[in-house]
Amino acid sequence: MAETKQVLVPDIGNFEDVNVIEVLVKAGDTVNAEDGLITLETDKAAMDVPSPFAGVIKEIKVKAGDRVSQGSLILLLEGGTAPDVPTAAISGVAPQILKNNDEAASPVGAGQARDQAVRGHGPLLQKTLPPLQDTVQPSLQNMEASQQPKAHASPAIRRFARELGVDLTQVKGGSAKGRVTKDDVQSFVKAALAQPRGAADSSLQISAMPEIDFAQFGPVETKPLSHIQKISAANLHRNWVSIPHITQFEEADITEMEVFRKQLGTEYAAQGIKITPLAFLLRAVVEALQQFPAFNASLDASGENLILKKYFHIGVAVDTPDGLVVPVLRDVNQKGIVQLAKELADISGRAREKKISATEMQGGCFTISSLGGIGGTAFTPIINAPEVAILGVSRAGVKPVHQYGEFAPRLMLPLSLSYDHRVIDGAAAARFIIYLAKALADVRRLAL
Ligand code: CAO
Repeated sequence: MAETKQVLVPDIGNFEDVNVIEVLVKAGDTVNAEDGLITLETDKAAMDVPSPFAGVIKEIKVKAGDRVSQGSLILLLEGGTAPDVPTAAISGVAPQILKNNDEAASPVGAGQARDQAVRGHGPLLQKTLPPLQDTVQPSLQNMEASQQPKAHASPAIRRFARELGVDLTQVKGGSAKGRVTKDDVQSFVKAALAQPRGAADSSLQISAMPEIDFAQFGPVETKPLSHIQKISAANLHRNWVSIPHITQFEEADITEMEVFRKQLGTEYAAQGIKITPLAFLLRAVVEALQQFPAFNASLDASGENLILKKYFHIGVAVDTPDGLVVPVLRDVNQKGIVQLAKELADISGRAREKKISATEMQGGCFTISSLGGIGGTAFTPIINAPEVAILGVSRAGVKPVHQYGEFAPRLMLPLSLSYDHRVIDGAAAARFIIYLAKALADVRRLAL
């Protein structure tokens, strides 16, 4: 009769409390040796934990969002020996194959016990737990080294590749088995961007960045980029080199808007609601998007059709300690300024506390990047593809404006609209930004 064995998180380097981002199987599934069971993500990489042998999943002990370490219990797997896996792949992790009871421990709890086992207290643990089931801890290293019929990648990696527009069939898995990892995808993108193209190819000819040992010039310190920075770096680079950007500037006279904003601010301060110019900008942008539908659109994959969106979800760039994130406010056209101010405070606060879900960062039609709280006169934001335009907002300042035959002090808000010139003409962009400035100058319009 087939035995039920516990499958544990294998050696994952020095990482502790690693995030389970996906459970790839469910109870009752039949799996082959090497099939991915769960996907783990550290701030350095995402990796699948493979099944150590073929069998039937009896019970899953982790869920997405759990944190696990080496030795944490993943699931119970019923099966025989592992015909497809060299014995070494399992026996190579002998310290983690424990005769063990089926404890209904939390992944971290079970993991802590097994962490001790793999750090040299194995015999102690084996003695204290009755031998009802075998525990098998698959080895990522061994799994990478053994034979694999065809290259494959986890759903998380496929999603990551899709986000970057990478065709996975073109990516060579770094391991002998051809398993494509996040690093492989990132290297592929870097290589593709750095590679000089043939004369017939109209793409950019980018020479490779020289490798320089800066220590030869003075003391240095190496600080790894955060996970968010790495992801946004790849996206920003892709968007910067693949979209023909133009940035159109304008200043909006927000003198009256500011009076109204301060009045609202006083009224709502007691309820703890802070109303910044951004809430007005969200409303004004939606009005402009309704007026100019090409700005509320995306090119389809063929690049031959424009998908015009009938919904108005606006992304807001939020500066967090770990890098830039863009949570999305939904159905902005259906919300008033006070409601938007509340949602903005909530979503930007949660973004800074890393409490934003992936879903809350999807579905944006247009992005606003406001540096108004910090300063500066203008900047050229990079379009958040597949969107076709982004609005940069700088700090408002009082300026002398010539009106009715004399100069008057007016509060002017600098706006920078970057747009995809494949989709939007310069004239349309100028019309859009002027419309936007007028909407901001006349708060009665926004109140409608
Ligand atoms: N002009 C003058 N003052 C402004 C202003 C502007 N354009 N925008 C905001 N302010 C004021 C606010 O009214 C507030 O003043 P008080 O503290 O006196 O009330 C202060 O500046 C701080 O505002 P804030 O930045 O906290 O709030 P916000 O709603 O303007 O912005 C958020 C929220 C999340 C967008 C912002 O905090 C942020 O993270 N911005 C950075 C975005 C970024 O990094 N973009 C660059 C990406 S590269 O394309």
